[in-house]
Parts: sequence; structure tokens; C-alpha cells
Amino acid sequence: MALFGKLGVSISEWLSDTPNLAELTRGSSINLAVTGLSRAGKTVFITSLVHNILSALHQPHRMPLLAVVRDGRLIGARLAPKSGPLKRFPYEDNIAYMAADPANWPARTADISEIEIDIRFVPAGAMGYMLGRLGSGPATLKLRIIDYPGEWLLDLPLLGQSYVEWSRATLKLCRQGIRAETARDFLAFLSDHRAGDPARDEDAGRAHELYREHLLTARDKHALSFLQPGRFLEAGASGDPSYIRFAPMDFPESVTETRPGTLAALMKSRFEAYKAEAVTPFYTEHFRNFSRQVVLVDVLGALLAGREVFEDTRRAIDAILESFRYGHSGIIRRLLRSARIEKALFAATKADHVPEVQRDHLAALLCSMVASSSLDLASSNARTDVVALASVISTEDATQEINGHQVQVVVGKPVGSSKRAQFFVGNVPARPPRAESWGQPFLNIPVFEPPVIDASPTDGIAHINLDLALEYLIGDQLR
Ligand SMILES: Nc1nc2c(ncn2[C@@H]2O[C@H](COP(=O)(O)OP(=O)(O)O)[C@@H](O)[C@H]2O)c(=O)[nH]1
Ligand SMILES: [Mg+2]
Repeated sequence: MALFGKLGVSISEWLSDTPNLAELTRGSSINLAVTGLSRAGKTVFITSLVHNILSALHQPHRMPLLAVVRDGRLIGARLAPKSGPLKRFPYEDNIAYMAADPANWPARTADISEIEIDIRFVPAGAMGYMLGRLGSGPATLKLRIIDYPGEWLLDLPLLGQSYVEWSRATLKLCRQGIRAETARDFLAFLSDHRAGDPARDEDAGRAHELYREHLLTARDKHALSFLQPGRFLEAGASGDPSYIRFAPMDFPESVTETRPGTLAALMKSRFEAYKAEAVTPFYTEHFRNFSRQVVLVDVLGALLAGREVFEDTRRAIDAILESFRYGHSGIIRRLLRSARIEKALFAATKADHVPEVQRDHLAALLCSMVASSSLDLASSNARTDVVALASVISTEDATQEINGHQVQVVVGKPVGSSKRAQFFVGNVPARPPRAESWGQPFLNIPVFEPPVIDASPTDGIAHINLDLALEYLIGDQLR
């Protein structure tokens, strides 16, 4: 705050006038993409982040780890008029849900969207101070936040596979564990419809529907995540173009190519169209512009759902990491051309579901999941880091006696319930548990009601580590 005195400008002046041209040219703009698999917490993360940035001037104590706030250099932040090409992120609607009585979580979204914030600040250090004295003071950072389904990143590996290769790998997986169950109808259909059958649109369509039902059940009933193709689950604005009507097929070991005129050849042509029309353009038109990205992972949910789900989440993270590894695969390098993702933050969400003592373990666990799949961390890759966070704290820590021991629990009010309930997750391991140490799956983690918040951006929202995440991701742009 002291700087305002030196600059001789009142806050209200800065807030009311439009940034002038000089200020905008000195300022910069940055694209921050927020991704993660469905239900990882993207919508809630962006809503809380925006609300807390807009409120930071009034409630700086909520964002102490964001240097621009801590140092008192923030002048103001406001929503910018929409200028980008994407649908606008429904921040106001989401806040309305959360500020309602009873409070609830924002509605689901399954497409890409964006929101822009202008952040006005005094540059750090002597340089900024001098600029201020010369009368050309503050700078403006245009922060563009993009929300997109992490499922789309699971499609990158498809670009390096032929239809036959993808089919083989996918069906192998479909015949194991939980999937053998959820894919039963689809697999039965495949035993009646062989790759060499004549190409019929009806059969391709039916196979697609059955395969898609399997993916949906695997996700919604069993919390599995490595589900390809990603757009079968999160279609986005393109909806259901005809090329999407395909599914994997069974091929004998000796086969490497489909025969013309067969059902498999029809499927293959759609698979190739899907890659060319849906997957590639996402990378060349959008992803390559997202220089900073945060990948949200519901690590705790995966851990509590048991060994198979946890291993499946690791497989999904592995596939997602491919998009941030330029040295490793020629595909991503070719798609991004000269563009680079500078920083990627992997964040374990919903950390308020565990008491404070467990949160470091949550971050360590995610770190080992990410590290194990990026052994070849070359300097050409995106810089990555890991954090455990809660976008919105909906619980309180408490202690409870269980079997004569004092244990840390969290207490919150489950949505739709009139009473507060305690939730005990056991101990979060810092490393992936060994085969023999898995307990009973725990699929029903309570959905706690969000706390009461003020809809106007003054109070902000209590969170864990949102400020730390933001400092890592864009702190350098606010210096
Ligand atoms: N307790 C708690 N629950 C959260 C938090 N973030 C998300 N959730 C829960 O996770 C659900 C899915 O979050 P959402 O942001 O819609 O996920 P998305 O599909 O990735 O956009 C929400 O409806 C909440 O119930 C958080 O920080 N704390
Ligand atoms: Mg969402």
C-alpha cells in the first residue's frame, strides 16, 4: 500500500479509469489453461481463483503467497470484456450457485471456455519504482484463463497409433478387471461382428454406442480415468459428427491393415478423421497457445476408490504427460512447432477432504505419480511442479477418538443433509501403496456443502494453496 502514497495516485482513480495505451503496451498478456479429468475440480478452481483475484485488494490476507499481493503492489483487478474466440466461462453463474442458500456447487460443463482478468500492479524493484516516478507507473497483465477437458489430452497418444494398433491395445485393456464387466455388451457385439464383415454404417454406429456406454459406466460408476477416445466422454462444441461413430475392433495377431470394404475399414476411416478433425486442431489452434497450464487431479478420490482405479489414474496421468514432453515424442513437437508450454503444475485437488497433517503426503503422492512416468525429464520439457490444494475449503479439522486413539478427521455438512458429518480417510501414503497394503475401496466420499460466500468480489473464498499455485504459474509476469 505504501507505494500508492509515493506514486500519488488513489486506488479509486486506478480502478475507475481504463488502462491507457502506454500502460497496456508495457503490460503483458498470458494464457493460463486449467485442465484435468472430469470432476477433478476445474470449474470450482477457476471460479474460486477469479473470485479471489478480484477480491485480493480487499482481502490481501487470503493470498499471502502471491508476491504481488504480499508486497502490496496490486492496484486492482477486474473482469475484462470478452475478446477471445471461445465461449465465456460462466463465472457469475457459478458464484450465484455458491452464494445461494443452501449453497451448492457450480453446474457441470463439458466444453472449452475462457475468461479474462486485467490485473493492474506496480512492477517490483527499483526499476518499477522509477517508472512509477516518471509518471508512467503501473503495468497491466491480461490474464486469460481457459478451461478445457483433460480427456482431450488422452487423445494425443492416438496420433502415434494406427487403428489396428489402437484397437489391439484398447481391447486388451477392455478384457481386464472392472472393464471386463463394464464392456461386456460391447465385447459380445464384437464377437458377432468381425473386422472382415461388410462395412455397414448401422453396425459401426451400434458398436460406437455400446463402446461409449462402457466408457461412461467405467467413469461414472467405477471412477476409472484412462478412457479413450476422450471426446467420446467430453464431446465439446463439435457435438456428434458422423466420424465419431467408431469403436475398436478385434484383429487376429497377423493382421496389420484393414481390408477395403470391410467394417474395420469403415471404422478405421472414422478413426483417422477423428484424429485429423478433432485431435490435431485442438493442439494446433488452442493447446500451443497455453504457455502455462495447471493439471488438476483428484488423487484422493483415486486413492480411496482402490487399487485398480488408482493404477488407472496413473496410466491416465502418464498419457496426459505426453502432451508436456517435447523431447520424448516427435508428435507433440510437430504439433506445437516453435511454441512451448513453459510451466505445468500438477495439483491434487480437494485437499480439504483430509486434515492438515495429511496434505503434504497428498502432494508427495502426486509427485511420485508424476515423476515415475517422466523418468526422461529433459530440459526441453515443460517445467513441472506439484502441489496439493483446495479451491474452496468446505470442512474443518477436528479430532475424534477411534478405538482409543485420537485421530484427525474433517467435519463438514454433506449436500442435502441437515447435520454435519465427520469424515476419516485413514492415512494418506506419501508413495503409491504396495499391492498388499490396499484397503477396502471407498467410493462414497461425501460431497460437502460449500461454505457461505459473498457473491460480490470483496470477501473472497477460503482456500488452500491457490495463491501458491498462482505464484508458481504466473508470478513472474507480475514482477
Ligand atoms: N470439498 C471440496 N470439493 C471440491 C473442491 N473442488 C471441487 N470439489 C467437488 O468436486 C466436484 C467437481 O468439481 P468441478 O469443478 O465441477 O469439476 P470439473 O468437472 O473438473 O469442472 C464439485 O461439484 C465439488 O463437489 C474443493 O476445493 N473442495
Ligand atoms: Mg467443469
